[in-house]
Amino acid sequence: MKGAVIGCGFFAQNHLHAWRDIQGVEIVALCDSDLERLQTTAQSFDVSRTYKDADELLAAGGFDFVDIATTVGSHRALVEKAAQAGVNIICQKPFAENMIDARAMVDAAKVAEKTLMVHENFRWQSPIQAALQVVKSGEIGNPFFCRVSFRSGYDVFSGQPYLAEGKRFIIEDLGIHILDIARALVGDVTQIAATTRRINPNIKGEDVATMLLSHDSGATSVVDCSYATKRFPETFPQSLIEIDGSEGTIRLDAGYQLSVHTNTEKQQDVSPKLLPWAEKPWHNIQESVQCIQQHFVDCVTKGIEPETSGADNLKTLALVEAAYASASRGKVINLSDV
Ligand code: NAD
Ligand code: 89V
Repeated sequence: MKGAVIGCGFFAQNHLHAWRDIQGVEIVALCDSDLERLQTTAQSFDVSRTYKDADELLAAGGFDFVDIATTVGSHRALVEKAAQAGVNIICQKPFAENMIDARAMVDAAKVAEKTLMVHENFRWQSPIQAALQVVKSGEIGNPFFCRVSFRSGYDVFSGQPYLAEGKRFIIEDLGIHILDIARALVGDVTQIAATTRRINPNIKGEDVATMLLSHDSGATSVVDCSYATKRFPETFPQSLIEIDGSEGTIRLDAGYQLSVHTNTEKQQDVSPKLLPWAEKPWHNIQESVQCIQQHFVDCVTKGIEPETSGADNLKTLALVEAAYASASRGKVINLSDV
């Protein structure tokens, strides 16, 4: 399977490392409007075809999929052009700036009959997958309460300066992952209520968000995120989980410790692998990049819909929109209204 990567910035380096290690995949072309980034990345990953312009890349073709690793403002145009060019597509999160764009992107891939997967990688982290497998096994019965918590004081702005500039920050950038994990664990959502705060005076958006979700299944969950939490030890980028079910409980605690309590108690270290190209503390996220990209290849090969497809991601993106609407209006939002 031949691929082209559009966007050679901070996070695309992880995509490219992962592609190099996935059997049967070759990245044959790169595209970035920033010539210096384009050339440095082409050199690091030994890719000979380079393009400053995505139209030229797509016109030249010679690949089966594009991996869009640019920031959100460019996603709709790139996804639509890639669909028109007749290639399969992976697009980084946040998938789109609003629901209108996101629905149009899903439609474009549908019309072209091409696979569209969102690079929503947090649920692919191996500690999260371990908790998910316990839920799916039925061991703790029916979950009635879930908390997914991401609280950190890690300086994300040094690697991703644009995060300090947007009117929206933590829900759109990070909360989107944590909301997606809650959906994966206890299902789709009917209502959400949210509050937000900005603690760091040097950024434009909110860096603390607390969300209360009612799920179709009857479960309630709390999704709480903060980049203003100075804690020791620092847990970045771990998502901590508590699930109470009718027959037992699951806890994913700091340090990647998973415990399952039913009639007995089981504890397991579910630390992610440190891949040869990865570095701590990002290794958790880096491993999930490899897992989700492998999932994309498997789905395209078998002709099945990815778990984190564009269509699936509409429901996660709707939660982001609803959380902002709830925080600004001080009201509970029904997802059917988004
Ligand atoms: P970045 O700014 O470092 O890199 C983006 C690159 O895309 C830049 O080099 C820019 O020149 C290029 N670009 C933008 N528009 C383009 C266009 N139309 N054509 C060609 N090149 C274009 O950003 P980043 O930190 O790498 O983030 C990229 C995306 O990845 C964001 O959406 C971000 O939210 C996401 N991200 C995801 C994770 C995750 O774990 N899933 C982690 C970090 C970032
Ligand atoms: O995953 C992300 O989107 C990143 C980070 C983990 C730093 O929030 O921006």
